[in-house]
Amino acid sequence: MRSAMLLPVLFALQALCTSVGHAMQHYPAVWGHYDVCKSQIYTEEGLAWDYMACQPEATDMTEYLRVTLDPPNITCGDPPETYCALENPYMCNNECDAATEELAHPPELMFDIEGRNPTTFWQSTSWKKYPKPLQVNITLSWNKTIELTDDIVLTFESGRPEQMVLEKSLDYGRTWTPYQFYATDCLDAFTMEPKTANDLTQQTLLDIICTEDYSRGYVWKNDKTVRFEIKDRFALFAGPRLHNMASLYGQLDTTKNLRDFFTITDLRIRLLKPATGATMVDENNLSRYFYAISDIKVQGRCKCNLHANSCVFDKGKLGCECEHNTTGPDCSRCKKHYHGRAWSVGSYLPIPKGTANICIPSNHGPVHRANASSLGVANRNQARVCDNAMLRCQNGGTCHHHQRCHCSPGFTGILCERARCQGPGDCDDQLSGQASLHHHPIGHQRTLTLVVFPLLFVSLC
Ligand SMILES: [Ca+2]
Repeated sequence: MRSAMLLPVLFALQALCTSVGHAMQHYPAVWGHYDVCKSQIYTEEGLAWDYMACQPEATDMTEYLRVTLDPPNITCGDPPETYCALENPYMCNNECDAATEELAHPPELMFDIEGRNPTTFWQSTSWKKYPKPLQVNITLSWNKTIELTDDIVLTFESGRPEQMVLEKSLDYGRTWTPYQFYATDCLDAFTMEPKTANDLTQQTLLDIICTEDYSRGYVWKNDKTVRFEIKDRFALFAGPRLHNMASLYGQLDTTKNLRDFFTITDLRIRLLKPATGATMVDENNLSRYFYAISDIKVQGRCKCNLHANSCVFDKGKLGCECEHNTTGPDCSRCKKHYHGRAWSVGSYLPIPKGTANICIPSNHGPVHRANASSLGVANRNQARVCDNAMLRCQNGGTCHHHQRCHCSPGFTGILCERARCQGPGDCDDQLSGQASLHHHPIGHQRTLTLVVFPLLFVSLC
């Protein structure tokens, strides 16, 4: 079964059903969206392909994840339990019973379509084993590298946790690093000075901070969200309204750490202490303390190394629809018989079309034809791999006869733009799923990408 995704923004009507492998191409008037991988051009030798860097559109990634809870039996309702309100220990009308659909609060209710009243939410057991900590890990796994394009937003149904850590993995859950710490008191909880995303600068963008912005004020019913601010970080390069995405893309192109910062395969929400609303925990009313999450938003796109503008969900697994003679879930290697030169990630530069860095046939010598020259160079007879202006060798590499970059140790790629394999996620397409629960029926295909603008851009205009 194949179905089209309905996009929540301006271009919903353009999300049409399509068959996999027949991705519609759009030719936007506005530059820099990287939604076209190739176009036909006329040359003296006839029709030829002109290749461009391309990427899938940003979309709601929660439709494609698996969620795992640790401990696995932490969801409420088995046995049934009655909860009291945090604000009022005598208001105990919140009932959880896993065996009754209307009273159950399974994890998938964090990802269903919101807008209903009352809201639907996942809920944990209460803090009945106090003073033993009530801690829950919620792991979201995509089994695919994805790039975040908008803020991660968690909406809590009850009070927001007093201590929490958001973590990311780039290697399918083998190793984890923190994204952000959250606490009512950062010094007390994590020995960190409290900061906000607004304190970050271009130089400190990759710093991991602890914020108190999203942990206080449980009595205010409107303060329900906990956010990881992707857009504020983008804005450090792209300007407050993200009007200068070229600047951001330029930075992403040349700074691997920055690109990796927004790239994940998994997220982990570590709930460390529930809202108590007071300094002291009321031990006589422990059914007031629990976690409940009604919604999680994760916007992003499949990482395809700028070699695909579409990504499909097939048999429960995301994969790029690779162009430019590349293959693999992330288009991270050349197709068989296309090893004429080493694989390379595409480049956002030069603006607006970027550089496709296509794989070329193995038995071809130097590149002669326009359709094989993907380096953003106009001269068809001589592929100019590098020069001292636009196609600069990066990371200390030096250009030799405009034909190749001699890279510094530790770097590789046509323009030395890539660090050599630094971790399992970089060089390894072997995927290891570890999720135990899927909220989405698997076994069907859907097309993720067909729309003109990246969602990030649209949502801000
Ligand atoms: Ca919900």
